[in-house]
Amino acid sequence: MIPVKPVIAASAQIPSIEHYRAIYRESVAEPAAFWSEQAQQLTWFHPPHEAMRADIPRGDVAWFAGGKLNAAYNCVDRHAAATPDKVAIIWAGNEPGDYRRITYAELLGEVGRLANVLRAHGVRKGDRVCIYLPMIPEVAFAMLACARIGAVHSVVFAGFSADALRERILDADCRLVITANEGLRGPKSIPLKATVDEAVEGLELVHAVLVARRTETNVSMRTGRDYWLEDQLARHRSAAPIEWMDSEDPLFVLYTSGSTGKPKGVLHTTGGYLVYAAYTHRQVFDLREGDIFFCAADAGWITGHSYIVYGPLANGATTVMFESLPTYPDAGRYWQIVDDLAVTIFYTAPTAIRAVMRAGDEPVHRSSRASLRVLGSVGEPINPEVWTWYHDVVGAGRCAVVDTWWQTETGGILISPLPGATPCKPGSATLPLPGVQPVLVDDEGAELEGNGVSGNLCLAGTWPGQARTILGDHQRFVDTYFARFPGYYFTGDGCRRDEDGYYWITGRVDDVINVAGHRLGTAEIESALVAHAAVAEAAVVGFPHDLKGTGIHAFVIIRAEYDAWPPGELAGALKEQVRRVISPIAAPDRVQIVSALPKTRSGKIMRRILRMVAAGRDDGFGDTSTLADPSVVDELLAARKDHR
Ligand code: 7RM
Repeated sequence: MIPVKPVIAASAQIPSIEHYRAIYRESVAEPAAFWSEQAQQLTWFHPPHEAMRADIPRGDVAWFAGGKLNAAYNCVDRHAAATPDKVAIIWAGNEPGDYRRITYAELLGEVGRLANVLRAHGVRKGDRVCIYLPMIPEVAFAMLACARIGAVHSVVFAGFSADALRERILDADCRLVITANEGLRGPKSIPLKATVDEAVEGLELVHAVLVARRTETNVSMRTGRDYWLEDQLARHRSAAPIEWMDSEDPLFVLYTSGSTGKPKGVLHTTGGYLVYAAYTHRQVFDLREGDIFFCAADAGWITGHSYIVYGPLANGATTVMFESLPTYPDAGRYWQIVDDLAVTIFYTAPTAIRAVMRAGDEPVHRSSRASLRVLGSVGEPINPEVWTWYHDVVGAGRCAVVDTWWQTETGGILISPLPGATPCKPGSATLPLPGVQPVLVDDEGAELEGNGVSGNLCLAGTWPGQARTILGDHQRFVDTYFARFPGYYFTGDGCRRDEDGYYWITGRVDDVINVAGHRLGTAEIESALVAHAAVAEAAVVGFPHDLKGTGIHAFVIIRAEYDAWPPGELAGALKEQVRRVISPIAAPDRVQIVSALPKTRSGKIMRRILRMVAAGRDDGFGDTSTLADPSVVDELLAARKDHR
C-alpha cells in the first residue's frame, strides 16, 4: 500500500481513514439522513418532503421528491451573487497560450441570453435540445441555458458521424440543434455544421440550428432553419426567468453504447444528480477555496457533464475547459496548461496518460507542476505502472492519485480513494464513497461475502446520482441493469475485493476469459504487459483454442526506443514477462505488434473488433461508427498473420 503522503494536508471534510470509516458506516445505516444533509449544499426553491423512494427490481428510484430547484441557478446565479468576479471557467483553446476567463457574473449573462434565444425559438420545459459543439465555452452556456428553462439537453460528442448524430436526434426527438461552423482539434478542423446538415437532411423535426462561429470559415446556412448564434444572442437581454424544476424532472439525456443494440439514452434528473455531482466533486478531489480544477475530458461524455460543468460549478469552483489534444503540439501540453493556470487538481483517463507517457519524462520535466495537489484517473482500469508514473513523475511523488470508478449510469464517482485519507494500492479504485454499497455476486446471483472474492460488481440500494431510466424505454433499463441479479443494480463490470476490502475493477465481465479452466481478467494481463519497458499499450482478448478452450491474443504497441528489437525476440520476452508477473497460465499464446488499437472516441478499446481479428474472422465488424479512427481495423487485419 502507498501510505497517505504527509505532504497532503488532511482534507477538511474527511481527514483520515478512521473518519472515512465512521462516515461510511453512518451513511449506509441512514442513507436518507446522510443524503438529505448533503442536499443542503444546494439552494432549493422549495425543500424536498421525502429523501428517497426506491423500488429496485422495477428500476424505479426517486430522490428529494417535492423539492424544487434549478440546476443553472445552483451552478451560476447563486455564485454570481456571492462571488461575481470569481472565474467560473477558464477556456484553454486549441493553440498553446490561448486562454479565456469567464467570471460567474459573465457566465450568468451568457447563460441568460442563450436561455432567451432558446425560448424565442419555442423551446419549453421538457423539450429536448441537441448540443453538438466542440470544446468551446458555448457548450457549458448551452447546457446551463437548457437547464435554466427546464429543457433537457442531449450533448452528442462532436466526433460522432452524421448517422450517429441523426440517430440520437431522432431518438430524443430534438427540435433544435446547437452546433458550430467548425471545431478545432490539434492540427485538424472538423466540419461540424456540414455534419449537422447531413444528419438533419429531410428531418421535419428539426426546425432550428444555432451555429456558433469558432473559426472564420463560412458554411452554408439554410434560411429559416439555420441561425448564427452571435446574431441571435445580440437580440436578447441577459436577464432570463428561471424554470423551477421538480427534483425528479429530467436534467439531461446522454447516449452510451451497450455491448449490443442501439445506443441507450441514459436519463438523469435534476436534484439527485446535482447533489451527487457536487458532493463527489468536493470529496474525491478534496476541493478547496482557490482551486483550479482541470478535467481534461470532453463535455460529450458523462465525465465532462459531471466534472467539467455541473460538479465544479455547483460548488462555485473554477473549472478548466480544454479544446485540444494531450499531444498537441507535443506531449507536454497538459503540463504547460497546469503551469500557465496554476492548476491544483488534474483529472484525465489512463489512455491519455499512456499517450503522453509514451514520449518519456522529458516533456513532463519541462514544467514545474508545483501547483498540483490531486491527480485523478477515470474511464478504464489504470495499470499499476501507469499509476506509478502518474504519481512519481507527473505528481513528483507529492500528489494524491485518485483512481475513480464510475459509469454514465451512476452520474458520479462511486469507488475512489479520498485524498489525504485513503492509503492507495496502484491499480485499485480502493473503497466505496459514503452512501455507496458495492456487492459482488457470482454468476448464479449469490452474494459473495467477505474479502478475497471476485465476482460481478453490483450495487445495493440507491444513491442520488443513479440514472432513472433509458429515454423512452424503461423496460430496457430494467432488463439491462436490474434483471440479471434481482434486487441489485448490475454494473457490467467484474471486480475483486482483496484481503483488505479494496476493490479492483477487472474490466467488463464480457472481457473475462476462461483459459484452460482458469478465469483471467484481460486487464490483469494487459497490466503485466505494460509493466515491460518496451510496451506502451496492450489489449488482450480471447480467441477459440483447440486445447485450452480460449487462447490469449495480445495486441501490443511498442515504445519508439524498442522499434529495432526483432519482433520474434520481443514476443518471447513479453510472454516471459506475463509468465513472470502473473503465471504461465496467463502468458499470451500470440503477441501481435500493432501501431494503434481500435478505440472509441472516448478512448475505450473496442474489444469486439480485436476478438474478431484474433479469431481470424473478418465477416463484418458490425457497427464501427464509434471508432476514433476506422482505418485501424485495416491495419490489424493486414498484419494479422504477423503475430508470433
Ligand atoms: C466515467 C466513465 C463506464 C465503464 C465502467 C468500467 C470503466 C470507468 C474506471 C473503469 C476501471 C476505473 N463512464 N471504468 N472508470 N474501470 N477503473 N477507474 O468512464 O460509462 O463511459 O464507462 O468504464 O468498465 O463500467 S462510462
